[in-house]
Amino acid sequence: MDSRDKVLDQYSSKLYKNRKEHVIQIEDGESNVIAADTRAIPGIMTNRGCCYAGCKGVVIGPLKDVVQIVHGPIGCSYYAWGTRRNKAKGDENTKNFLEYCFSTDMQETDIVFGGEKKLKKAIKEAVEIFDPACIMIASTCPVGLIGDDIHAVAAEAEEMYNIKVVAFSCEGYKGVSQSGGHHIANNGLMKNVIGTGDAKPVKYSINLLGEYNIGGDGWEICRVLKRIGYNIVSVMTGDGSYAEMKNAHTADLNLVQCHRSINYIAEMLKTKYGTEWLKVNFIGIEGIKQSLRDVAAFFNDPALTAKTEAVIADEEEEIAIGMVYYKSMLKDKTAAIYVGGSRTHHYINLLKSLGVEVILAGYEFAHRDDYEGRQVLPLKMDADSKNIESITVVKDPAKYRTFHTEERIKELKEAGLPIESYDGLWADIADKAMITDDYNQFETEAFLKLLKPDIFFSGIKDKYIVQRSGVPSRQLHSYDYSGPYAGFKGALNFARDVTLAVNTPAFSLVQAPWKSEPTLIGNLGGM
Ligand code: CFM
Ligand code: HCA
Repeated sequence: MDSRDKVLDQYSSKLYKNRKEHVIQIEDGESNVIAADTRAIPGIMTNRGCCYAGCKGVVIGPLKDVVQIVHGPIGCSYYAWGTRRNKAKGDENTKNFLEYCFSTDMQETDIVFGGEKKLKKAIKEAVEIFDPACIMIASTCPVGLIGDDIHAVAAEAEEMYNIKVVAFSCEGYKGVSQSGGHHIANNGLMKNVIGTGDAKPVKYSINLLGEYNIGGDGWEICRVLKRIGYNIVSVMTGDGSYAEMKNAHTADLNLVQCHRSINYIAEMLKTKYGTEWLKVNFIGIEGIKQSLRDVAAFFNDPALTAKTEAVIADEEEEIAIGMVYYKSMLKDKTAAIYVGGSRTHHYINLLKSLGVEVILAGYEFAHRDDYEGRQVLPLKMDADSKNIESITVVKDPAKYRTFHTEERIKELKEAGLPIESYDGLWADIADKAMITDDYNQFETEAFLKLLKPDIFFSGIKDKYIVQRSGVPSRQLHSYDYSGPYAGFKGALNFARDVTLAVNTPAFSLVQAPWKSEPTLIGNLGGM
């Protein structure tokens, strides 16, 4: 029996039928189809979050100059404020409200008699105390259930206080995961914020989309981009602001780091303003180099191309000795990696370049295109045909590199075709790796026992369970308060943290107390 069957055979037939579509072992050369973005079965300890987490917690959460009022119970408010690592700096022109958790703190009486009055009062209070240029309101589950009209309240407040007030109906129960919330946030920002500024366009300007500045990643990426000579119009949304985002429509190009959470804005900007977008990956040396070269190829200016190569050479040299050392310490190690959407495939490349093979992987809420990648290939390259067919490619690394080459960008430009690019898990993962979609506690523990990776990357929900079982863990959502991990310098930080984790014997020396004595019976006996 292979390890997949050993784990899934423990389920009832109903569960087995569902989960077998979400758990596959990669076969090179096969189509490797996996079911994704479907409802989790009640009772399964899924790692997923909710729609509200995706909208308020993830996409709008990092906007520093916005007072974000959560209309709902204090627990939901605190969760989406306190757990994600939103790093931001205010300056003399930009207010930073991220240290405050704004909530209507809904109580039973508000549920029974309606909460709109309380929301209006909260907005008034926020305006009087903080004088923000923009307020955003996010609903939690009860708001949808009792029917408070947050959009009407927002419209009224906008008029009354002459500021921007945007409401997001992102009740937690909507959709199947955080993913629905990303979409709602993207639509709201596009409709109400992007395009409302009046800044003049500048040369070589870009927006960095889907970069949330966890551990300072966004700052490190922007440092390198600015060194080359690009002007960053906005970052969506890490250390981002309402003030910058209003002018995002003026940029020449959109770079998309996390495609899963923000592809909607990239596509809407393309449709509405004709802005091209490129999928980038600033995690891992090869990804960064390819991404920087793609951007230079887009602008097609010899001076910029030369500067790109000079910056790459310089940045690479700075980390070279350290990378060789860490690589020697990580040789032949194996890893498991489970993150929400994009990070799983982003980090596989970095691990590969350090000699670490990923044998177990998956996502919480990815869609099929995050697994499979997608190449948008024009069927005919002749000038009269503008037909584009999107095709899903099976795992075939030779055909599969979805970042563009310089020639490819030129071809697409000449044919007047969009320059979109995609990448996904199948392109990077090793043959025979075990993949689980919408991963859950039971399967994670069972596969860990069977496959015994040297290190486990995921989030806070599983970290301590895994460490208690003797396997070192690093969080890839929060970076365990380390970072940045993006960019050249970030790759070195990551290599150091992984080396320390893998080569620290502490976790294998830990013996859980219940392994040597029956703790429950002991405690009851003493009562
Ligand atoms: Fe994109 Fe993210 Fe991710 Fe994501 Fe998230 Fe996150 Fe994540 Mo946590 S936006 S999909 S909804 S890269 S919060 S910064 S770490 S699950 S893999
Ligand atoms: C979320 C946010 C989260 C959770 C991280 C974790 C984040 O999904 O609501 O489980 O460790 O990155 O903060 O993904």
